[in-house]
Amino acid sequence: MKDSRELNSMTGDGGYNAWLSYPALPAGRQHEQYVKWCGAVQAAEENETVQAALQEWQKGIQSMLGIPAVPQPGPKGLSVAFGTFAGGNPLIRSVFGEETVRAVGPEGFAVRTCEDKNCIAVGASSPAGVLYGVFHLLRLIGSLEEIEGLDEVVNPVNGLRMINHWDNFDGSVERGYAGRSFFYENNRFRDDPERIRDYARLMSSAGINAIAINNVNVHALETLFISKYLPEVAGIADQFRRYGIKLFLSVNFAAPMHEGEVGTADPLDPGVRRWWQGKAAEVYAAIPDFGGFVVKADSENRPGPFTYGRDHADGANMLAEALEPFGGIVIWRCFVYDCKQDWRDRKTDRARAAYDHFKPLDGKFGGNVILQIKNGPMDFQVREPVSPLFGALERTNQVIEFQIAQEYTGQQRHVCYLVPQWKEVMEFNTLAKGEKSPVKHIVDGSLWGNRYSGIAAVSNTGNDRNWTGHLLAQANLYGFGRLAWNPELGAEEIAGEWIALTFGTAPGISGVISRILLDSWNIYESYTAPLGVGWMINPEHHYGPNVDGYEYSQWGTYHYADHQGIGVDRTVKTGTGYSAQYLGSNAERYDSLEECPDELLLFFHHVPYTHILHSGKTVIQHIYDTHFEGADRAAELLNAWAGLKGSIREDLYVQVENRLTEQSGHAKEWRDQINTYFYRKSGIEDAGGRTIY
Ligand code: GCV
Repeated sequence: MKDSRELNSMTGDGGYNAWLSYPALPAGRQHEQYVKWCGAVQAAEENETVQAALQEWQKGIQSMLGIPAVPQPGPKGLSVAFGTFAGGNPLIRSVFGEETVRAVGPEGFAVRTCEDKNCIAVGASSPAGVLYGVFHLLRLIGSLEEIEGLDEVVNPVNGLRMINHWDNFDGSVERGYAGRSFFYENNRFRDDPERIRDYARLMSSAGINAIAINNVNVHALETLFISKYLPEVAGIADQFRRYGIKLFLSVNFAAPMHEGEVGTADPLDPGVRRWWQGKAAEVYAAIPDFGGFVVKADSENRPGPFTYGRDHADGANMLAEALEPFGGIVIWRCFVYDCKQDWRDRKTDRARAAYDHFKPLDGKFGGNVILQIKNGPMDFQVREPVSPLFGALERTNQVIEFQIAQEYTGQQRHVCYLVPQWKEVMEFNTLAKGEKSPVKHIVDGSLWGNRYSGIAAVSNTGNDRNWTGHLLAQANLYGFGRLAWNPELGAEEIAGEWIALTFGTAPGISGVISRILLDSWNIYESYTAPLGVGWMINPEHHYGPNVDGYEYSQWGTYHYADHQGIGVDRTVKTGTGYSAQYLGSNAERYDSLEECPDELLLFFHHVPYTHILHSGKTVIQHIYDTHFEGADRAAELLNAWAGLKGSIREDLYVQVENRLTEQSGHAKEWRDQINTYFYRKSGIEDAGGRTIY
C-alpha cells in the first residue's frame, strides 16, 4: 500500500490526464538512474512538433522524478538529446550512423544510450518521429524500465493508425458513452483548444496519426465542413499537426446537390467531378496536410453511387481523382448491407453483404482508395467470425475497422477490455496466400504489397472528465493505438503499460487491474448472447438484454430461436452459403457442424438445444452454466477492485467502483433474462437446479 503522503501528492484530476498522468516514481535504484540522465535536455530545433516533444518531456520528468529537465544548448554532463537527423544538432548525427538513419522510417525513431557521448539520444527522420521517440522514453521511465544500454530502431508497423469520431455538429455522439462531443456543441465548434490539444497529446502518445473528426453519417450541417466551416476545421487541424496527426473528414456523397450547385451526385457526371475537384482544392488551400475523406455510401440509408446505377468503385474513384493531386486518400467503408431483410427470406444474409458487394470490385479501385472493413461481417458484436473480405481482396488497399466505443459490449458501463479480441482477429489466418496469411499482414500491406496499410477504430471518447466514461475503458483507447503501432504487442503487455502510466507502479496494483481487464471480455461474453449468435440487445440504443429485440423488428437480424433450437444456418447445403466466403479449411471448418468452434456455433448453424458441444455440454446447459458463472464473475470483479481501496487515488477508485457495482447488478439481469427465455422456450431443466424464473 502507498503511504498517504504519496497518494495525496497525486492530483485528483478525475482521470483527465489518463496515461499521461506521470505518477511520481518511487525512490530507489531506478529512480536514481533516471535522475542521473534526465536533469538536462538538448532539443533546440524550432519545429513545433519537436517543441511539443520538449514540453512533454519536461512535464513528464518533473512529475515522475520531481526534478526539472533543464534545456541545455550543448554537451555538459549527462543529458537526454533529441531531434531529427537533419535538424542541426551534430550530437544526434554523431550518435547514429548511416545504417541506423536508413533503418528509421518516416515516422520511426532510433534511441541509443551513448555512454561515451554522455547522452541518451532520440533521433528521427521527421519531427513526428522525434515526438514518438520521446513518448517511448517517457513510457519506459513510467514503467520503471531500464534506460541504460538502450539501442533500438522502432518503426510503426501500420501506416495509417486512425481514429474515427462519430461526433455530430449538434454535440451528440452517435454511439457515444462518455458525454458529449468535445469538438462541437449546438451546431458550433466548441472553443476549447486546450481540450483538443490534450486529446491530440493522448492520441499521439499512443501512436495515432490520423483522426476523422465527424460522424460517417454526415447530416446537413456537417456536409458544409468542406466549405462554410473550413476555417474552424483548419483550426483543429493546426492543433493536430503539432502532434503528428492528420485530420480527415467524413463527407456526404450527395454534397454537390446539397450545396445546390449541381443537380446530381452521379460520380460519372463531369459537373460532379469538377465540383469535387474544386472542393478538394479549397480544402487543401485551408489545410495543406489534410488527410482525406471517409465515406459511408449506400449504407443504412446514406446516399451513394447506386442511385445512379454506378458501383462503389465508380463512387470512390471519382473522389480519389479529386484528392490525388494533393496526396489525399479516400477511405471507403464496406459496411454495406440490406438493413430491411425479411425473416421469410432465408437466403439473404447480412453477413454475406460486404463480401458480395466488394469482392467483385477487387482491382478496380484507384491507388489512393482504401477500403475500410469492419472486423466482422455483422457489427462489432462481442463475438463474430472475422470478415471473409480479409483474404478476398488481393489488389485493393484495405484497413480494418474496430470499434473502441463499446456499442455492443457494455457501453462503457461494463468493463470489456477489447485488445484480446482485436488481437485474435489480427492473428486469424485467412489462408489467402498459403499457411501464413494472418489478417495483420493484410492490413499492414505486407501480404499483397499494398500502397496503403492500416487500422482504424471508432472512438470511445467524449467530454466526460476522464474522456471515456468508464475509467477502465481508457485501456481500450490506449490499447488500440499501441496495437495499431505494433500488432505484435501482447494484450497483457499493453494492459501493464497502461496501468503503470495511469495508476503508478506501487506493488500489488498491476496484477489486480490486469486480471480484471484480461478476464473482462470473456466475462461479458459469458452473460450475454451465447455461442456467437450475437444481438439480443434492446433495439436502437443497444444496451441491456432483449433476446427478441431484433428478432421481431424490421432491421432483419435474427437468431431464429424456437422451442426446438437456435442459430442461423449459414452453411452451403441448407443455409445462406456464407461459410463458402472463407478459404480452404476455414470454409470447411465453419461449414461443418462437427468442426465448427463452439464459440461460433450458433453463428453458422441452427441446432437443437440438446446438441452436444466440443466441451461435452449440451447447448442449453452451456447457456445456463455460462450465464450463472458470468454473473458471478462480474460480481467478483467488484470484490477484486475493492481490494485496491487505499492503494490508488480515491477519485479514480470511486469511479470504477461505481461502474463495477452497476455491472454486477446488470449482469444478473442479463443472466436471468437469457436463462429464463431459453428455459421457457426449451422446457429443459438446468442440471444444476439453480433458480431460473
Ligand atoms: C454510424 C451500426 C451503428 C450505427 C453506425 C453504423 C456504421 O449500425 O449502430 O450507429 O452508424 O454501425 O458503422 O456506420
